[in-house]
Amino acid sequence: MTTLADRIAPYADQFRRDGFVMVPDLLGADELERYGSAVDEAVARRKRFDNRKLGEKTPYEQSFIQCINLWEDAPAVRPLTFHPVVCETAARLLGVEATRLWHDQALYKEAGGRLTDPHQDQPYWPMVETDTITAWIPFDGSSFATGCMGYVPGSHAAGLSVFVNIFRSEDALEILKMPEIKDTPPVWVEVPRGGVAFHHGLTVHMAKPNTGSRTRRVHTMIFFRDGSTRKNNFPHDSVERYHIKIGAAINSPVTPIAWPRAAGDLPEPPDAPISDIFAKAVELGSFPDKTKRSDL
Ligand SMILES: O=C(O)CCC(=O)C(=O)O
Repeated sequence: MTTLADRIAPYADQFRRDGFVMVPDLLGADELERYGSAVDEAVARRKRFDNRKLGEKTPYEQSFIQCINLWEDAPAVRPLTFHPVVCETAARLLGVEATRLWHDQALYKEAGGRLTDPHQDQPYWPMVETDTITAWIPFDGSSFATGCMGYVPGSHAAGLSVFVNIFRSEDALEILKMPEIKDTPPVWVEVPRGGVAFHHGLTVHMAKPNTGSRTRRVHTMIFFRDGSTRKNNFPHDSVERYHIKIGAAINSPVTPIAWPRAAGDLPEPPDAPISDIFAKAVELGSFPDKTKRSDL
């Protein structure tokens, strides 16, 4: 009998070499339907006070609507974030024995939404170790027209770790001019429905604008190797919530074990309040508001 590990092995070789890979057929049509609706509802609830039109938003917000840690306040999204097949695939691509969730996020690129500026993820994360991976799940697949992702192959292993201020889009294209990658064009990856694209936390990546007439609906999960430690004081809810100290292992209820888990076992959402430093993001619906749980 072919196991998931057998099936993933060739993709793991590709992931190690390129820093990204697309694995087809990880989710069934019924799951995409069910989880797509669950994330739609969760995003609509988080953003119910935001009536701005696309043109009234900041350039960063024109790339996508971002709702982080939906697994906490949307119980119907939780089985997607901890989807056993996707979680196991991510761990096997990374080649580690256990992973934790860093966070999940919906990234909904509205019709007319601008490109996602090129960047690496890891420089935003205060973590020493770099065994990190994102699972990028487009509920309707992704295409050049609707905002598929592009990855600079090998950039995860090029010795590059650049903090791009993606809140200042005029600076963002600079990363593509870095000597380590300037001669390597991005590879654009269209994902068929049911497929999942994975990228390493150090891979330089971006996404095309959405020139279609419908929102590009994507849910992502970011995983890191269990045992990874906090690097510095850069503020991030995944370490601030439970006051993880510099040098300590990042292992609190806000970053639960993602793989391996017993079948059907889902983690309890964290009960600690989000630090006041993220109050603005909570108000915008980017983070869960502990006072407005959907299941209450
Ligand atoms: O979905 C997008 O447009 C960007 C995704 C991204 O940057 C990420 O998942 O790290």
